Amino acid sequence: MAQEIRIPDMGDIDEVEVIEICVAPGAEVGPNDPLIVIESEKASMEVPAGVGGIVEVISVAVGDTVAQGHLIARIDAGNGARVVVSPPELEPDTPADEAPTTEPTPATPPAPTQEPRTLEVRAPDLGDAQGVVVIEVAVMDGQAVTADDLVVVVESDKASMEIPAGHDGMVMEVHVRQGSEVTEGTLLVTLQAGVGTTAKHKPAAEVKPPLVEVQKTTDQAPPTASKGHRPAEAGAGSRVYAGPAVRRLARELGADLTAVTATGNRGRIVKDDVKTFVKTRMTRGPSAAAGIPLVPEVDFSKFGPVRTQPLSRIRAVGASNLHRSWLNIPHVTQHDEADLTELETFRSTLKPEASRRGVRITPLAFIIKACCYALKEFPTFNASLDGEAKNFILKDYYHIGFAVDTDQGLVVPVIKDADEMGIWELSAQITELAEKARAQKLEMRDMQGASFTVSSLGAIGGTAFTPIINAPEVAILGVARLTTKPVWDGEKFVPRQLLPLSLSYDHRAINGAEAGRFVSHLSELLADIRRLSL
Ligand code: CAO
Repeated sequence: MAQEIRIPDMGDIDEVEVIEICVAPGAEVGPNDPLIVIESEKASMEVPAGVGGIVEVISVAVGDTVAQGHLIARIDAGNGARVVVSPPELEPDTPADEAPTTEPTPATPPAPTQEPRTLEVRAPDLGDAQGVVVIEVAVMDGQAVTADDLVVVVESDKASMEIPAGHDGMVMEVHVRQGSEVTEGTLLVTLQAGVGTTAKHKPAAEVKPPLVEVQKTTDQAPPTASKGHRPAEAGAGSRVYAGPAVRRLARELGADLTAVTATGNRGRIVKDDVKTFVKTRMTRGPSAAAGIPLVPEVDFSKFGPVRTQPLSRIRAVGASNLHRSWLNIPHVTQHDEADLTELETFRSTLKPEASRRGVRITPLAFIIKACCYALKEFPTFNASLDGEAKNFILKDYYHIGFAVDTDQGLVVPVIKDADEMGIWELSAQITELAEKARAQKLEMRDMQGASFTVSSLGAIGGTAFTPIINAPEVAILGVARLTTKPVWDGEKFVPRQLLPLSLSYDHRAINGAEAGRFVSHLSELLADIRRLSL
């Protein structure tokens, strides 16, 4: 049986505008589901179905002006159903100065004086609305506001109400936060009027109702930003024009309404705007979804000819991994120089034997060997943090990843149990895995299980760089170019071959002193490779 749903009694309000249609014909609704959102000069409110059933027809359109009794929709509610459409509970979205009938907390207008005084902004009459909560705090301590500036938005299950400062001044303290429950008279914000603000003072007659003067003072210092609660949501001073259903949806989806582009009447945000916003953020990558400001997309062809070249699969995967590590790990990089003079002399003596063995021997094998020694001495560098960063997962194996530059991008093959290998075997492993990487022949297992990574740019150049940790590892060693430098030996400058080392570490797992000790120890091992045999 079809039930006619009509605009209910709206109290003093004669006519309202339909600003949103919440359902389409054919939709199944429950009694509390909103059919439409209507708006007067002062308030917006949802009109619920009042009965469960299937919507047969919607008889209004966005922009229609309607009055009490106007047919909204017909709902097939089945036999015996009775329609109960309650009048809206909260008058709202209304600055208190425009709503004299809702003036609950009688205002005591402050005297027209320039002397500093403390004023309170309290919750006005909320009608008989139940469970009214703060959904937005739009100011922060120390912020200058004018009388019309929004300070707090509250919401019941039917409507939302914006509460303005009501007076020019400076916010001394915000007493509520997002989620705080409020009733009539709840103290929301304390303002200081008369000093330290850039806001213009208005005559006493313009003081808004929810404001109550509580004390006078002449020497109070302007409040500092560290006092009281911080705003919990939205930028300071932001204004959002959206109905309760839209605000609820935005909260559920974690969307910041101040960033949503409104397409509704008079700049009102409608549900589709929130959905479009979330969809766009999701498709534009994790940064957008995480609320990180996006780099603007620029049409470079405005400035000159351009070509588009897709990233190789390896480069795209690498980019995503590097970005993930960068966002999740607080990186710090410790720089040092290791004296490789003796090592290089020794290495040059090995070259004839290396060519007989068909192996290339570079400093990297020694570096990896030394890293294994240092990792054994400092086990928290050969570790990962668990998901909540409450425990180390210490690894009793030494699988060392090393970055290889290929045509397709960066890959990191892993030398398993590198600590058990001598220099010849390490050299052979480096050569074999690097060749496999460049021929794109690496298998998944060749790239898994690293407990620490070395990235050597030594053959390419550079004096130092800040490598990005290969999460979930906690450290990575960057190696730059070996150079001969004059070093003071206590009596004179002598030429020494110095190797720049750059250790990036996860500062949650490792502190600076530990990193310093690790790199110093590594440098000592490389400076005197006899220690690697101890
Ligand atoms: N300083 C000076 N010379 C160095 C050096 C250093 N730190 N490291 C290596 N060299 C020398 C080598 O000794 C070799 O010269 P000789 O043959 O005369 O001995 C020459 O440079 C070429 O070395 P190589 O690069 O072929 O070999 P390697 O073992 O040093 O490195 C590999 C192998 C696969 C790591 C390297 O080729 C590579 O791809 N590096 C790039 C890594 C990279 O892109 N990292 C950045 C990642 S972003 O964090």
